Amino acid sequence: MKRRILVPWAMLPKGREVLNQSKAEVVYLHGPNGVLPSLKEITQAVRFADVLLPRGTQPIPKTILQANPNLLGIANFGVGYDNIDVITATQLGIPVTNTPGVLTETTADLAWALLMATARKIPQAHIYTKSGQWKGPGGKVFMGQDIGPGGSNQPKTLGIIGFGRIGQAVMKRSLGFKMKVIAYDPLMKKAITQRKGVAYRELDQLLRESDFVTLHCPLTKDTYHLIGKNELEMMKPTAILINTSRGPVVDEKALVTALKKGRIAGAGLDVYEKEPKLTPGLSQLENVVLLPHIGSATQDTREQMAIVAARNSILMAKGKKPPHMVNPEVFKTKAYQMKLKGRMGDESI
Ligand code: 8YV
Repeated sequence: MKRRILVPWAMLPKGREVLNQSKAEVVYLHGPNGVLPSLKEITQAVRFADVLLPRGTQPIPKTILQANPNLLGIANFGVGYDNIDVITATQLGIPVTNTPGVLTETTADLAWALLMATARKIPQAHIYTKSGQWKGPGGKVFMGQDIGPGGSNQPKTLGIIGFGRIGQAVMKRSLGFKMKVIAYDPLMKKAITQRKGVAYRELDQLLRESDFVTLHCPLTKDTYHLIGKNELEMMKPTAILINTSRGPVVDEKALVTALKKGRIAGAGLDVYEKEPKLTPGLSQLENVVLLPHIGSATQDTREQMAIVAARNSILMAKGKKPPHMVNPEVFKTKAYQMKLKGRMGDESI
């Protein structure tokens, strides 16, 4: 029997090409215009799949995994994998992969675009100009925050929370702005301390010192609401918060209150606590720039992500170890080994 790869979204053609080159049967499940199937539909379809290839932020909860514990893998299209119940997957002997590396530079670019747009109020000024409200001198002035040293030659401080691949790529881009860079990441403390051009700070201190705070940590139980009421109160009233990581890292309700009260100067967000819903009050604020989760959204990068996810899915369908493992310990589990044993001799992929 052919191995079956279930793709519950409108995968990019480059990824489809890779899948088509394998001997696996590929099943696409999606509505018109890229509408995602419901959990119920995925749960039904997954029973007949060997590997699942979900879109990065598509929830893959326990119920889907339990519907088919015989899955040989889940190849997530995205570097983040908080959408998948990885603990249950590991218990059931289901390998999980992601797409790190290929989206690092693109996401760092977007974090900077958002930082600059928020600091200089670019979307607000764009709407003002485009809608014909600009009547020449004497009109509204979109007074922003300096990113570089500004007229008074005061270098600004960039605080990076999460110093993985994307956090480091963000740091490199700050060079031209002559910024002081500080970073917080308990897992990278040694690496940050040893690196030139960046200084380690504990979270409280980083929040107090930074003119810009940018989030690049994964969503885990330790980073959930890492930035809440108390943390926002530690920030400078002139500071700007940028989030291109995951929405729930920030307590969105507390952020709306802080922005309303002018506790911080602004926020640039690409991710939200309950995407695509926004916390009431957020979109009415003047001092926010809001994007619809487009950190990795360039043609080139999304194509590469699709290719990586497709390759990962084919390797797992073959019972092989792909390079981008989220739970490498799974291969040692009895659940996985038993599963593979039962399928040995099947050379149809
Ligand atoms: C999404 C992302 O996966 O890679 C990630 O972690 O957040 C994004 O690249 C992408 O939007 C697909 O849904």
